[in-house]
Amino acid sequence: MSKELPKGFLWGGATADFQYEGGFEEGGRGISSHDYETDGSKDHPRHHTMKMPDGTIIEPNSSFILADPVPKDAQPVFLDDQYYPSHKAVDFYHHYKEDIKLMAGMGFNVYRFSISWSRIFPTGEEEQPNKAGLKFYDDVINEMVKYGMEPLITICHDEMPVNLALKYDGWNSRRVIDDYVKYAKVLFEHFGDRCKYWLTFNEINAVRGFGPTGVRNSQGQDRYQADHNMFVASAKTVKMGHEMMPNSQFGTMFAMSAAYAATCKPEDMFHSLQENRENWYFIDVMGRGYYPKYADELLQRHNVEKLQMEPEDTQILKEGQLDFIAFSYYRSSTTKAGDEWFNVGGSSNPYLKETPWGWPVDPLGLRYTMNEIYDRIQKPIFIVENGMGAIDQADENGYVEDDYRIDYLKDHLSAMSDAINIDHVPCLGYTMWAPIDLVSLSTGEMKKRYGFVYVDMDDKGNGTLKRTPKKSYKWMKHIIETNGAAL
Ligand code: BGP
Repeated sequence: MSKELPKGFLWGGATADFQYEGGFEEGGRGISSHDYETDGSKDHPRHHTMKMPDGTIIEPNSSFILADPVPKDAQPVFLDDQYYPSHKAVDFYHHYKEDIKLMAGMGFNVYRFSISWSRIFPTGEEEQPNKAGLKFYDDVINEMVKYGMEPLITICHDEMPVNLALKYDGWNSRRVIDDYVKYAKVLFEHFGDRCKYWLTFNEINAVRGFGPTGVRNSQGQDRYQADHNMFVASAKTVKMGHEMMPNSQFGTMFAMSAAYAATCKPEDMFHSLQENRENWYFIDVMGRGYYPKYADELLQRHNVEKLQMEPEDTQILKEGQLDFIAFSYYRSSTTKAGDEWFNVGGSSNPYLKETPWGWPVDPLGLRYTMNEIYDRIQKPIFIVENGMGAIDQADENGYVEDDYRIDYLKDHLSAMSDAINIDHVPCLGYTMWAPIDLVSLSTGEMKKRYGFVYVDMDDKGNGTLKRTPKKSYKWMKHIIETNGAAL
């Protein structure tokens, strides 16, 4: 069976502002919730340093999964001797022309990027947007359009102005819904003439506490209340977006990692069904426009007493359903009865190899996931993140022979092509994470690289920032040129 993809398939790459953009103190940008995150390593997890009113400094724990609530009166602080990766990232802010040209050189016809909320509304509460922030994204979009690249915009990629996080506990507060809708409206007014595809949130099902949502407790009641408020914000935005831009198409991005049962023992199978519902819960509400029946059991299991909902929410969710289902896929996971909930990687899979970070490599899992989503929601899908984090060894010219990345991508793209050509899953496109090396979300380091293009920068931000295409750059260019036939 040919691997060639249907005409018009969107090929591209994806990035996120705080991992890529930098320009922290430029163009009137405000402080975002991610700006307080330090770099990290296995011995020293990425974290926010906090200060109590009496001056005591506390380091709560990894911000990636927040085990304990952050004390109510703790304030994040910058320390002189710490490195904060989002402040410079890999400086797309000053390299956007060069980077977009490199992407265009591979034949990309789509580029997914996120807008930094605090670049548009520095505290989230201003009445008027920051003009310099709008201008930066205008320039970026115009540069893409010049090369015939379709923008795919993530309105909110795991962050918010820190002011909203501290003052209102982020998404725990319904008032942040209005702040978000106001922000999205400005984006539609300014960029709607050139941008058709939008994502309301990134990995909404992977709430990680203080970072993305501003919520200080990522468990139980707080977590699910924040999620409900995000569902309403997304639905209101989708409805408004459709009205303002009749051709627009909306998705939200879900982190997908099929949870296989470790054995065919009925208890393990049932556990896997419930574990998968931890993700379906989000896709069902946003893709179908209503809460599924199993939500009662799921919420009870997570000690949620009652979600605060307004009478109009049911109608809002119904009217603001997504047009397509976007997802990230890096790996599958394996689970058995007794494993903790959302413990991706709880059990190991003896049939799969793993990356140095312990992520199982499972291309068929991508085909499985594409089928599962489409079977369930019956709306087009969009793979908006997939890729391989690896330790690249560059030669003295910055060149990397990344055959392992080529193998990973070849296998995943082939599986994607089979889902489209053999299983007939409608798929709008594929944006690889991340075309140019950038800061890793989970570690805050540069060690874990994904790109087709090497960036000369180390874990502490030292380096020339020079961009050099890797071996995979040329390979991917050929795959895109042949629209997948060369896979
Ligand atoms: C997803 C995020 C991205 C990204 C990617 C890879 O969860 O949406 O922002 O970074 O994962 O993760 P990491 O950088 O931790 O390897």
